[in-house]
Amino acid sequence: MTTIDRIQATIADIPTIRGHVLSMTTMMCQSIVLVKVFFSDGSVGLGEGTTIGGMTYCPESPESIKLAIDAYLAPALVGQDADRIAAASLLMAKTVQGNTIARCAIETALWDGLARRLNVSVAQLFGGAVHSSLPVAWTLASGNSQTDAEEALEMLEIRRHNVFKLKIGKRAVRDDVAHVAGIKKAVGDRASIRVDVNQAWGITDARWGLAGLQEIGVDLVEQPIPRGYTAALKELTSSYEIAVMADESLQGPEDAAQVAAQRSADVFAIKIAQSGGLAPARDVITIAHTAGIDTYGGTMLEAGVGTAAALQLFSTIPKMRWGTELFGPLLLRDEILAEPLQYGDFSVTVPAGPGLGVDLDEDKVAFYSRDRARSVAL
Ligand code: MUC
Ligand code: MG
Repeated sequence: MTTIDRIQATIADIPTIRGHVLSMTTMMCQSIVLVKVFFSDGSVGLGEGTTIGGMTYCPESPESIKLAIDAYLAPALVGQDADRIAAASLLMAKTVQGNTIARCAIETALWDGLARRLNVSVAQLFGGAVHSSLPVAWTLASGNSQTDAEEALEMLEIRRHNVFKLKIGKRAVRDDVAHVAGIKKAVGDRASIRVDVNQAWGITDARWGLAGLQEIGVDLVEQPIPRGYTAALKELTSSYEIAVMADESLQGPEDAAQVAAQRSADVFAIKIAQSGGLAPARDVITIAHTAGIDTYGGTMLEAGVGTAAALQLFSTIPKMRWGTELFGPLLLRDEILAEPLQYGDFSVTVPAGPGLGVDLDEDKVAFYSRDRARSVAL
C-alpha cells in the first residue's frame, strides 16, 4: 500500500502585472499556497490553495490555509492510504470544518499523485477529457476606464481573449454603468462583456445596476449582492434577461443544491477551491446541470498548479456554456511552472498528463517563498 508520508505547504508572494482593483480590495501581489504531498513509494503530488486579497474575499487567508494544513490536515492524513482519495477527503472534512481552499489544495495533490503513479492525466481519473482547450476570459480591473479599454483592444488584437469580465461595485452604480458602457463601446461586437460586483450592491442598487447593464448589452452579472441573499438573488434573476451568476454564494455542493432548488441564479461559477476540491466541484457542476443551470469555469486567481487542476477537471465537462476565466498565471509578473500553460486563440490548452501535466520551477518557488523573503530580511 502506498501511504501519505509528509505534507509541505509553502506560501509564495508573487507580484501582479498591475494593480487588480476589486470592489473589496486592490491586489498588487498574489499570495499562493503550494502544497506537496510526499508518498511512501517516492512519488510526489502537487496542489495549490489560493485566495484573493488577504481576508477581504472570504474567511480563509494564505496564512490560515497553511495553518489548517500544517496543524490539522497533515497530521490527520499522514499514514493514510494514498490511493483512497474519497476516504482521505472524508477524513479531511471530519478533521476541519469549512476551509475549503486548504482541503482543495491537498485533494488536488492527492489526485496529482495518484494520476502520476498510474501514468495518466487527472482528467482521465474524472472520466477523460472531452476538450483539449477551453475558452478563457480576461478580467479588466486596472481601476481606470481608459487603461481597461486599451487592455481589451490589445487582447483582441493579439487574439488572447474576446471575453472580458469587468470588476465593478466600488464606485456609485451610475458611474460603474458609465464605465462599462465605455468599454462596451470600445470593443463593439467583437467581445462578450460581463461584470463581477463581488457582493458589493444592496438590492436597490442591484435593480438599478442590472437595468442599466442590460440596457447597454452586458451579457452577465456575477454575484451582484451578498452571498446569503439567495431570495433577493432569485428576484433579480427572474426580473431581468441579463444572466445572473452565483459565485461567492457557492461554497460547495450544499450551497449549490440550495441555490439550484430556489433557482436563484442562471449560471454557477465553478471554483475548485471554493467547492473544497475537484470531486466536490464536479458535484456542483452536476447539481447545476441537472437543475438546468449553466456553468462557467471560475478562478481564485491561482498560479499554474491550481489553474492546471481546474483545467484537468473542466476538460472532462462536455458543456461549460459560459467558458472559463482560468487566466491566473497571466496576472502574475513571473512564472513558477517549469513550462508555462499555453494561451492563444482565445483559449487555454489543457496540459497533457501525467497528473496535472505541470511541474514547478523550484528556483522560482524558492525565490518567491515567504520563508526565504523573511530570512533575507533578517
Ligand atoms: C472572482 O470573484 O470571481 C476571478 C477573476 C478575477 O479577476 O477575480 C476573481 C474572483
Ligand atoms: Mg466572482
